[in-house]
Amino acid sequence: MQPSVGERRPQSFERVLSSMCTEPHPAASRAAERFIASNPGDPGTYDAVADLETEAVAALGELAGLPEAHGYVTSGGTEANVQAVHAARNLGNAGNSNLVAPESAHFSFSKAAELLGMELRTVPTDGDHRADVDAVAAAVDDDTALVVGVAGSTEYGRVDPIPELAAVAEDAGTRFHVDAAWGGFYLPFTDHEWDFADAAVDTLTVDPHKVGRAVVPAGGLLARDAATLDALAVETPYLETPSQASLTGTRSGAGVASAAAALAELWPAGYRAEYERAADLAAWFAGELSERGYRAVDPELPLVAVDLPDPLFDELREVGWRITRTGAGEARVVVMPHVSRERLEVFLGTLDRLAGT
Ligand code: 0PR
Repeated sequence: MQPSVGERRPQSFERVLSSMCTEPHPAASRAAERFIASNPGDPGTYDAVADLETEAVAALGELAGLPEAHGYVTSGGTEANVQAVHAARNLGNAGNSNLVAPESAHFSFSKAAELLGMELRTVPTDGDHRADVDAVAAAVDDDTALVVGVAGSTEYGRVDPIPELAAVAEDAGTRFHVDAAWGGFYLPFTDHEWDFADAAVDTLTVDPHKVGRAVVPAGGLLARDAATLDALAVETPYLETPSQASLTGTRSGAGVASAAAALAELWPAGYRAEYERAADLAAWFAGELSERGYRAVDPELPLVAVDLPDPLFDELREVGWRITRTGAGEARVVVMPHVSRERLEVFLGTLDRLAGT
């Protein structure tokens, strides 16, 4: 028989290596607990959490380089991506029947296309897993509502050529969305020369519940202008506020409050320190794997994809390591805040033992 619910404990993060969830910041956990019963979907009633959402969006905008951004705290990257596509369909080109994304885009865009009755055109990435700008340009036509770029891809942690993709969208007169759900909290500290303000980015996904160290669920949708949110809004006759732009109705007050708390605590110095730690650790780890003869994809952001010969991947899972594979079969190690050098050393020890080296 299972122990009672009260006796059960969550998965420990000790061997979780492929997840984009992590241990929240203690201030985020405390804020989540305080606001667990508040509904940001009804800001007229729950005004304290609504104020925190305004602060969280302002902080996310600052982090993304557009302090006056509009937006809201979503249930996660999926809702943010779905709503970016939704807004583009409502606002964009005449036909508005397709969106163009690199094959590295997250599967949430498939959900969006399916829900919205649109065609998702995925185009191949280049040899280094980034969007191929010419292929994207070739796939865009008069009916394209949206071009998507990924800044921190789920499988390889790659950042697409954002200014070039923005130029393709601009030339075609379509909207441009950047999915920085995972990478957004690293980008300000890298040497990428663009940000939300100077590249012609209409909407951006950036998730506090990933690298931002808020609790689950707390995603982020940012938009350059208020018209984007207006295009999503429906009237809410029996609430004290006139309209609602979110996809969900009742939303997580815990997510919103924890996002505001984590950002207040960590932006910018804490996130910078975490970026530097994770980037160094990913480079070290990729080097260790290469020295052992495994082909590791050079990390751009702190995510290492590595080819492990059969049956090593399955054996690592059997002894408890929580790893997942890319479509091409490489094991993914996402260097999230809970992934320390000590834990990766234990992982390498297990790998060596299983490989008999
Ligand atoms: N955009 C990107 C670039 C993502 O990587 C993800 C999630 C999303 C959007 C969607 O975000 P939500 O899951 O918040 O809706 N990427 C992870 C993945 O699919 C999600 C994940 C997180 C999976 C934790 C497992 C896990 O334990 O790999």
